[in-house]
Amino acid sequence: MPENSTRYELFYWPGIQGRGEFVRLLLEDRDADYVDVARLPEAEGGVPAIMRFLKGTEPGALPLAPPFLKAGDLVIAQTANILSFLAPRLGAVPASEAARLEANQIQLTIADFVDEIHDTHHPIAVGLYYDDQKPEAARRSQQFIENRLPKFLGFLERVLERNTAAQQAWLVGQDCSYVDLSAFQVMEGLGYAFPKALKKVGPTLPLLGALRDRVAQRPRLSAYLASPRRIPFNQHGLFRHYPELDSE
Ligand SMILES: N[C@@H](CCC(=O)N[C@@H](CS)C(=O)NCC(=O)O)C(=O)O
Repeated sequence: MPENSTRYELFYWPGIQGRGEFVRLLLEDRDADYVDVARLPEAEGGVPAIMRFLKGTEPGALPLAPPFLKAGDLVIAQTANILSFLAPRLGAVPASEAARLEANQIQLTIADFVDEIHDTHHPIAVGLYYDDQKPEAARRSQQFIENRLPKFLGFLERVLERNTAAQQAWLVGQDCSYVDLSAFQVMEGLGYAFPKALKKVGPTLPLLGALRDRVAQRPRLSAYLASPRRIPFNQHGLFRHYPELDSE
């Protein structure tokens, strides 16, 4: 049963979509009651609220980094972990154990992919500027475009091919689940960061392309995407567009 009565508190850096966006998409798609705490004025939240949890001065499990979610007394970190907690409550994953495990497996694979996408512009260190690691970023991006991008997106396409029992292919089960929202976000982000590379591989991903379009047209999501709550992609987030790193 969806549990829409809980007010969820999402903690994520303001100003970027980042990994927090995977959680936002689910909360928005399911019309959950949530507050984006760090985007509030400091009197009500803001970045200091994130820092209190990272310093351990708030009760609950200690997070290493955002995103994390507060739900009642629970403090839950790690994007895939947050999603696997929320999804059954919001009716965004089939009920069977097998389906939930498969959804989490795909989500963790997306998390691996997201790390590799991040590392295209920060291959040496997160603490250094892009300008301090440009030659390495170019080498990393070339390898990413040739090998890793087709491998991860091809994996998602193959999962969809194997799940065509439904009229429209979804990644898990017969309806849109949270992993479909995450696949949408990855496709959108790659379209921003690596438009040439994505255009080249696009024809090999017909089911994934169709899934991205269907997710974008979901009524609540399309309203969210057009709203100021959706932060535009920018050069501070996970998906960054450096033309010199993109190629066909
Ligand atoms: N595996 C974690 C990664 C969390 C993460 O890297 N968060 C970033 C923002 S997207 C951060 O704030 N990192 C700070 C740090 O690693 O020191 C997840 O998927 O949630």
